[in-house]
Amino acid sequence: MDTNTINYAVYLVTDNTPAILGSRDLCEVVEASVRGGTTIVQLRDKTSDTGAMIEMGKKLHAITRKYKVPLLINDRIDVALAVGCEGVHIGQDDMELSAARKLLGPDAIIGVTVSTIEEAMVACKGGADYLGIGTVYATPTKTNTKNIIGAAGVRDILQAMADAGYDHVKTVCIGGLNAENLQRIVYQSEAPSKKLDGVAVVSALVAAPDPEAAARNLSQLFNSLPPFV
Ligand code: TZP
Ligand code: MG
Repeated sequence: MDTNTINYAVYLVTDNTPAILGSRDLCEVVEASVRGGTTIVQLRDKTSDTGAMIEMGKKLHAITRKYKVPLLINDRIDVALAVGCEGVHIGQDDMELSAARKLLGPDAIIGVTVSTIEEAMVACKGGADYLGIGTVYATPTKTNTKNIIGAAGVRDILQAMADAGYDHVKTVCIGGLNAENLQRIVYQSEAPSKKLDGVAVVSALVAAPDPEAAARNLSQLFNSLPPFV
């Protein structure tokens, strides 16, 4: 998979907790969402043991490969290696970016969560392929978030990236986004000289009654942002 042509527009982060997934099958939810237009998937699982996570990763990878979208693993470089998927997403408390790159190689997609300009600069300098910027809004999906930065915080980071010459580093924002607020948040988040490449969501897809329709809707909304008024 050519990592230069990755489409970040609708970025699904999985969640297997009953509060969000309910009693549904995660593979079915992911496949429906990819069918609807999800362009990239991250397996995020804070509860399963390593073996179960690898098993789920392999199942999801079979699905994402069929639709030619990348699969990334949250936190766990070892799981990504075992699954043989396209990359990882790491937070500020996970393995260092340089170590992850050494283990996964130059072709892997590596994304980093950032909530400040300083973190963004370090990640860009370290060779991150994309940044997950947030948390935009407080969300019941992740209650241990350090920083709620709002659209203004996202915009400051995008502007700093452009000013520092990191236009080539892709960006998504995350935290509390859904079909109702997506266009407004994206619109308020984008800096004059750097746009977002996508939006990352958990509950707006995983908890949706119809994940395929929800993905289609998010894709349509992201790809048809109205002109600023
Ligand atoms: N990182 C920052 S917020 C968040 C993660 C994984 C959860 C976002 O969940 P939702 O349901 O899209 O608000
Ligand atoms: Mg993490």
